[in-house]
Amino acid sequence: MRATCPLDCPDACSLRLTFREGRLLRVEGDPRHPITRGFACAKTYRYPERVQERLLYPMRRIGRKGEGRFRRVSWEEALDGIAQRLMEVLDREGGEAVLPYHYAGTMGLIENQHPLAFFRAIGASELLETICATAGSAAWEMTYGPRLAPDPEDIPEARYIVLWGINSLSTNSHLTPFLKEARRRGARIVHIDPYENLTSRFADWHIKIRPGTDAALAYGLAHVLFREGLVDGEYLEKAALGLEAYREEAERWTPERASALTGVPPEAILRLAREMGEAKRVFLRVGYGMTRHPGGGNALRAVILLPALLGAWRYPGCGAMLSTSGAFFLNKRFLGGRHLLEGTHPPEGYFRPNPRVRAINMNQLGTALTALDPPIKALFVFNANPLVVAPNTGKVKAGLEREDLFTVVLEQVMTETALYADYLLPATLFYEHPDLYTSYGHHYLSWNEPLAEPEGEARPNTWVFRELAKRLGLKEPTLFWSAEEVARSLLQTDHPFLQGITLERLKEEGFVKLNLPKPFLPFAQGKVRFSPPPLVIPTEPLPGYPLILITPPAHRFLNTTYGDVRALVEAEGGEPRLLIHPEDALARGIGDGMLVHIRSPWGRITRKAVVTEAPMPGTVVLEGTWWEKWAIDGKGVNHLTSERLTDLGGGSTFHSTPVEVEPLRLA
Ligand SMILES: Nc1nc2c(c(=O)[nH]1)N[C@H]1C(S)=C(S)[C@@H](COP(=O)(O)OP(=O)(O)OC[C@H]3O[C@@H](n4cnc5c(=O)[nH]c(N)nc54)[C@H](O)[C@@H]3O)O[C@H]1N2
Ligand SMILES: Nc1nc2c(c(=O)[nH]1)N[C@H]1C(S)=C(S)[C@@H](COP(=O)(O)OP(=O)(O)OC[C@H]3O[C@@H](n4cnc5c(=O)[nH]c(N)nc54)[C@H](O)[C@@H]3O)O[C@H]1N2
Ligand code: SF4
Ligand SMILES: [Mo]
Repeated sequence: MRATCPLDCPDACSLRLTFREGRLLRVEGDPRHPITRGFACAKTYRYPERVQERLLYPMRRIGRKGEGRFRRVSWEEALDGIAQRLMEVLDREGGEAVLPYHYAGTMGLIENQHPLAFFRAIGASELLETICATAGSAAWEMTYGPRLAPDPEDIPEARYIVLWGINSLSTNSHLTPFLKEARRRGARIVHIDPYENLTSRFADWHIKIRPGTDAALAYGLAHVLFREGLVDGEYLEKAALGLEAYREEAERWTPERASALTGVPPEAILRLAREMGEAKRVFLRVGYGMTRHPGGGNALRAVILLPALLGAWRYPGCGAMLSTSGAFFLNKRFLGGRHLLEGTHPPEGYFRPNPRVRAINMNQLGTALTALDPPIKALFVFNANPLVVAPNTGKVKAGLEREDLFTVVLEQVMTETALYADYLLPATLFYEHPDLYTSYGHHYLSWNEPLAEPEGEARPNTWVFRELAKRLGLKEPTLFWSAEEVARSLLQTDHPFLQGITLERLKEEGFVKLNLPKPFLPFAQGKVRFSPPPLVIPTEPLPGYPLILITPPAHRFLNTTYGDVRALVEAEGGEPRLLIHPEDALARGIGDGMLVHIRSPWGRITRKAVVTEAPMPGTVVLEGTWWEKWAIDGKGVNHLTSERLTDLGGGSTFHSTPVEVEPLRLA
């Protein structure tokens, strides 16, 4: 039986599931799917083990917050209890005292977004979904407009490939066959990343860069391209807006100057620019890695302007890819009750949305729960694990511990966030509920039909919020739409990419490719905005914190999902460890395998050190958002990170933390 993998991964694989007596036995990649090509990934092969840990019944807290003592209750009792408390909050403090915290535990549009209709109908505070992609999206939209990218199936046409700020072999593994095919046809593959990882070892050339300095490297390359006449004048003539000021800025970035900031040798800058300029058919796979910095939006803009300089967008499979998600031109007006924010359809029922809804940036959850006035009194968490993934865990924990905060968590497993729930509600898995899936790494739309009955008393998110809506007497019709009704509304669009794609067809075929023109050259025509010229805002250490910590994803976890599956935890080394360069280790008297304290202005954690030449000197690395319980001090990586936002899009800055590392001295 077929289903789309629901995880927050660009690949949106089509999977083949085998059940025995209603239980999931095996997961494999679907050989029919042109991107999945018959393989899943190290993580998802282990999904059946994850299922063994799942939550099956609604529960109510009986211990202290965070202690994890619960009593089983019926759905009736849970829903009535939640509705009653919610009505008290709404009566006393109004809608904005309620906050949904949610992200991408499932990428299914319906289970991901439609619960928001409930919150919009009661006028809850809006959560700005900024933890991952918004710095990149803002930068892209400012430069090109829609978030379109070449078709990954055309990548073999590229002659030069740069994987920039992405560890794609771990995080976008279904790109690899296309990269290999391009290489077989003669393409060279370059990786630009502060530390050596799987992708660097796969690439023909790894260029190590100081975190947060990509804009300077991009300008250094542009400098050489202009100087040596390697830009595509004809393309720029037609497409470029505001090129002059950009060109003047590039003139100031000689390879020597760019080298001083980025740590990339001037000869490497020269060579990379010449190779790209001569190849012309260049494909850049840019990741969110470089955006997770105070200057991350500008950095991404600087980098994605390079294919425009080269005129690469004229060739199939060339240009730049951040995300393909903009190609899914669905009608999202009613998804998650977005129309309620327009103020055109005032809902009837218990509460009306505020005319001006309070918005909370999810990267500042800790502050929102501890220092907001008027305060948040009711928090609903679903599709997310904020205790571990949000920056500044110290603050987030202080917020979740508040006795006057009413917390409801909808979860599949007992996460460390779930331990703080007043009510903990068991959620269905992707093969137990219907949903519609887009992708941010390819162009196939897909539909999951439920393949099994929910185990225990698990229920979809949307079911829970429908039940609460009934209890609150809400009348807004979209709250009560079935998954199919939501899907039909999403598919109601005249956009040519979606012509002929109906729910019936999706049900029949499972996945359907968007009707893209052939070849798909999204920015061969149209305009590219070079102005204002991207700013260079380097990530800086702080006095007393001379190293920069980056915290990229681990190969075998997906954020914190799978972080409780023992076989995967063991394959990742059993505990989180700090990668530190021998120069930095020696200067601090740190030997391989020693325990170290890592201090930032926001917190302190303890880890075992691995002394390795993998990172750039001056940069230390903690891979993976591990569950707190696996760390020697029981503290996750986000005890160190800050709520600071990016220059564009209000994004997160996870890879920009100034730290100091010291050997642990036992008292
Ligand atoms: N296995 C696995 N796959 C995943 C995930 C996972 O946790 N595990 N997470 C999923 C999610 S939510 C997302 S958003 C995507 C993440 O996808 P992306 O962020 O697009 O890419 P990553 O592969 O995480 O790569 C980030 C890379 O950027 C590097 N980096 C950090 N700072 C800089 C910098 O300043 N400049 C440059 N050039 N590089 C820098 C890091 O070292 C790391 O190798 O992956 C998804 N796929
Ligand atoms: N230090 C550091 N922190 C990071 C990152 C980093 O690179 N470094 N990466 C950041 C990024 S890119 C992201 S996207 C965020 C991700 O943060 P989150 O979106 O919180 O991702 P997960 O940690 O995977 O948690 C998702 C949870 O949703 C649950 N879930 C899955 N499906 C459903 C469902 O249908 N219903 C319900 N109710 N629950 C479901 C899963 O069981 C899981 O516990 O983390 C960010 N945090
Ligand atoms: S996590 Fe990504 S690579 Fe793995 S099965 Fe899911 S979509 Fe495919
Ligand atoms: Mo993400």
